[in-house]
Amino acid sequence: MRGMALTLTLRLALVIGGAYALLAAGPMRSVPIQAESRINLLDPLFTEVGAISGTDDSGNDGYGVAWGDYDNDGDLDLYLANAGSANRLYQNNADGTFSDVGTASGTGSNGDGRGAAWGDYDNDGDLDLYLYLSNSSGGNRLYRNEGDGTFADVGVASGTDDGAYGHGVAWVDYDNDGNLDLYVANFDTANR
Ligand SMILES: [Ca+2]
Ligand SMILES: [Ca+2]
Ligand SMILES: [Ca+2]
Ligand SMILES: [Ca+2]
Repeated sequence: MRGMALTLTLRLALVIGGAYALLAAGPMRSVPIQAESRINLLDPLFTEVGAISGTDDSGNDGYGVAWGDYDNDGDLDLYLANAGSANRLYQNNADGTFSDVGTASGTGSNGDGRGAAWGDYDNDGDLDLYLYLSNSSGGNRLYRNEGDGTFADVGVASGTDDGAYGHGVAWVDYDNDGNLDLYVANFDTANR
């Protein structure tokens, strides 16, 4: 339908030289856009797949998430920190679904989780996980990735078991010495 056809004006001229090409103004012509290529603004750009992927965790109070390929198999896995119920470590099954290995991995502690961040703090090639909690659940956790699907909590041993009310955390190598450093933001006490 000519009346509905959108047009696209192209001004394109290509000059190929020995070392470069440039765009310059050229003859104008109208090109009809094919009907099937039109963008229907009513189409959803995202589809909710929480339930079918196994990650909806319905009924729990999720407070924070962190993506990371903790098992180094090339796909992103998902950690979910819950308040008042077990945390989840959703291992990516590479088929659009995830399996919760929180308990099996040792990262599913039932505390008052607020959020988490992945970082390879010990530079052994696998992602480790820092979990921060409210001050009602004791110290925060630093889960060292053992490379076999399990984690060991070294929060106390590493000195990062801050017992304050965590509200945010970030790994960064701020002093460029090759080791990740950790910043913990707290609600009503000093940050670390
Ligand atoms: Ca993975
Ligand atoms: Ca590591
Ligand atoms: Ca490790
Ligand atoms: Ca550092």
